[in-house]
Amino acid sequence: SKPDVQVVGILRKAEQNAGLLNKSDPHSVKTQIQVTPRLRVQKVEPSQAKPAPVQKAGGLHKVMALDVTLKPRDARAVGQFGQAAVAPKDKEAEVQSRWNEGYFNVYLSEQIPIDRSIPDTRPALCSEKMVHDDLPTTSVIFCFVDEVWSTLLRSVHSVLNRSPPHLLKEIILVDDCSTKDYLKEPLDKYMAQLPKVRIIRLKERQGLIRARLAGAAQATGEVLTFLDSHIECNIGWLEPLLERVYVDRRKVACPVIEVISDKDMSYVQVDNFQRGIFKWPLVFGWSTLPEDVIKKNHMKDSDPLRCPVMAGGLFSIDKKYFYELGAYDPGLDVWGGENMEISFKIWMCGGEIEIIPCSRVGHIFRGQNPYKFPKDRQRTVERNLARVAEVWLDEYKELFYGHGYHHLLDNSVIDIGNLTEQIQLRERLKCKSFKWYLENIYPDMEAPLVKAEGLVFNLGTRKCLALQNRTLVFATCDLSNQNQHFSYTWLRLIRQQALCVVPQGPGNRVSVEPCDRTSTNQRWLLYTNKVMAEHIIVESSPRRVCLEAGAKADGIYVKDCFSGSNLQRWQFTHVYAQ
Ligand code: UD2
Ligand code: MN
Repeated sequence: SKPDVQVVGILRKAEQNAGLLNKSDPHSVKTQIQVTPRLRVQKVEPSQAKPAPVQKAGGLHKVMALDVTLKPRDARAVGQFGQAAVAPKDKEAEVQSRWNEGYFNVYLSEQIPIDRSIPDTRPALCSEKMVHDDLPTTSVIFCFVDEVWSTLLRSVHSVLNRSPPHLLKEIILVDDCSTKDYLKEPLDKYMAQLPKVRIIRLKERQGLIRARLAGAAQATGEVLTFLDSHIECNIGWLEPLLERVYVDRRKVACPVIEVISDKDMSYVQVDNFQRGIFKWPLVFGWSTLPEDVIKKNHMKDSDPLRCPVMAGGLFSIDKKYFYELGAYDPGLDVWGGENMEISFKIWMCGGEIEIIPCSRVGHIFRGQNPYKFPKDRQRTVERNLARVAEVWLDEYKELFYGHGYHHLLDNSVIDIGNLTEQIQLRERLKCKSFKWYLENIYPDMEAPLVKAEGLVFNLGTRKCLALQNRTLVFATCDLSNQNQHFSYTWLRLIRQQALCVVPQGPGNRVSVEPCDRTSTNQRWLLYTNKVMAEHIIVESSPRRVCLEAGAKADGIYVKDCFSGSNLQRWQFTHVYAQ
């Protein structure tokens, strides 16, 4: 017969793609063991329960639809009204050659007026909404490194043109040590005409996170509003954000992020009811709220939407509250992960994150970052996320590590730095657990603590693995016997309490040792009922070794995976995740 597993690399891929266990295995023994093969939690709905509306004393007015660009200076200009722009045929080469200046159509952006008008994409009810007369003022903070001139200017003008002046305290531009000359004197000169705009220059590249901290430290408004430097704020964008902060200072308000096409610079309206969520290993994404949840909660398209996490770039937060929360972890480098950090922190420490459909801001989503990462990009982001996981995820951090095949599993490879202050902050703020967050804020997220658990049934001997006096043996399957209960963890350990199953080289009996999450030789891969030692490879083949039962149930070994024997086939009682 053909070998089951030939090349390690292929397995790794297949395992990532197809998951670790084959549920539809024909040799399934679930009938023998009489327990449910897969515990599926009942369908859980995203949390959208509305807190009671807060009444404030001040007077109210209809949200202002200020927009000096409603009657544009040049109605026939390229890209006017947010329409798609097209480059003439003879300029296509220039479009191409300038693309990498920002990883979007820099040529077209330059043709479009810096104060173009865009369509009012708010839901109909928004223009009728009331906001308080005495809203707090805000400082708008743009951090940038080597931003394209035209998009930076368009960002600034969209704020100036579409914000009530009495609410806009200032605009702070934080230059994160850009290398482009046009961002030096020419930018100073240009902004000198705009009294509300201030520029802060960082002497060294600090990265987005520490740049935001530098901007916040200088801000004089009551609310901080962070924006990316390639955006266009839409009509009436500011008051609905400030209103939420005003009714409750622990609310962090995000506008709907609409799309400015990187190809033709058109302004594209996005679908309603989109929540910010994450998937493992802490990857941000969008998810549309299901129809039945919308119906059940009588939600209107203009209602604030509670979000498990924010995208990161655009939000308003009460300045004092931002500092009470300890701002951002200053140990986060360059870019990435800070949106997870602030999101977990906000929810777990008593705040809320909302998307406000009546506030809309366009953003150019790009295929690549147009600036350098001083260290490797992937490692930088992984390191940031590992800091977040270590501080905020409690026992669930194993799901983060287990989903990523991270270098991070081997602690020596990446130094994630000191976390003492962040951990102390969490204690000081008496924040809730990550379990609470999952159950109350993101109940629709699947987060089983282990991938599989229960009895470990061997299909050849029809017996179960048991641990007796620190020795692995076979026994008649018995669910009530704790010695037969094992779990397969996200870190790929086969564990019974503090002891883990460890291979001892081809042909040898396996043993148990105290679990060590950093030890690579304790890890196992599960794949179509095979249990393979992750780090032992038979050089001559090259093939992996598999957990195999002695023919008379007289021992547990690892042997070449070549054999198709049922002695190499195993099944956990419960499989929660692939
Ligand atoms: C998203 C967020 C972004 C940030 C990031 C994760 C939105 C619309 N954007 O990525 O704000 O949360 O996820 O960290 O939600 N910058 C610096 N210094 C640096 C690197 C970047 O100042 O070292 C600036 C950059 O010029 C830009 C902003 O930070 O204005 C965000 O960077 P991006 O636009 O490349 O990030 P994006 O939109 O892909
Ligand atoms: Mn951006």
